[in-house]
Amino acid sequence: MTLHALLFDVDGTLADTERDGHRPAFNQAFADAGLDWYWDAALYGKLLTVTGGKERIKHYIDHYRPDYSKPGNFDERVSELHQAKTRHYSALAARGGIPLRTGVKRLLDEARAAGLRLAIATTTTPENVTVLLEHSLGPGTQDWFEVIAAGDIVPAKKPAPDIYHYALEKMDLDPADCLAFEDSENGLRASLGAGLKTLVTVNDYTLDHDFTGAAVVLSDLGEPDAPNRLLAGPDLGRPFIDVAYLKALHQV
Ligand code: XBP
Ligand code: MG
Repeated sequence: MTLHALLFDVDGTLADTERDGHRPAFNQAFADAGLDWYWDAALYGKLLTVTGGKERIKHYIDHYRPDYSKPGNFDERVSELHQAKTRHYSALAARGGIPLRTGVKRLLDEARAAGLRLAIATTTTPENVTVLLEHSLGPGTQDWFEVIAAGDIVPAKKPAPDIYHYALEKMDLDPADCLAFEDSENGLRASLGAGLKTLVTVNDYTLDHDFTGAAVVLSDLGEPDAPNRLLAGPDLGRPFIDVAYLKALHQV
């Protein structure tokens, strides 16, 4: 089997966007709207079981705010709040407030140099991907990715496999030709549901998630001077993830 492509999740995988971006942006949108809603880090960790920002707001109301009486135009209200949140997220990212995770920039450079095809498969809103790539990876780097599959473009969000099916279809690739990169249980279930062998890099919010079925679980992608930690899966004897490692993992 030849490895042809790498499909990347965004939130929690390319960057720690949940902690540094989405949560403060949600809270700013709530404050701007005069709402006494506040998501601290612990609560946000619980709310992350629901993918999708709009869906997460609704879950919060249904499960944590019985005191809130939903207005007749509740869905519209949630969309407005979510749009405001996306604006705050973009401003945060544009200020360079959301750095890439360890090893991401190096691996993307190496993968491109090796001729591997790249794609993104994420639940987040497309604008969030654009601003993150522009300001954390560099201007024009969206073009590095043949497909950026994001947000409401598919009927069902992760853990449904739809967004991965969409990306594979657009690239006309078989899942066996690819590797996926994820950070969460919902994300892994989505990529496995699309038949993709998946490498997981955990973060503070997903350390305790169930990663059954992952090809390997790592602390991060690592760097030559900052080795990563193997948390589960085969020890291929490399202290950081490079193209040679990915090709070896693909064969396992
Ligand atoms: C994670 C998500 C997203 C973000 C918020 O996406 O569940 O909903 O938390 O982004 P990923 P939006 O698949 O990249 O891990 O508010 O734009 O939905
Ligand atoms: Mg993620």
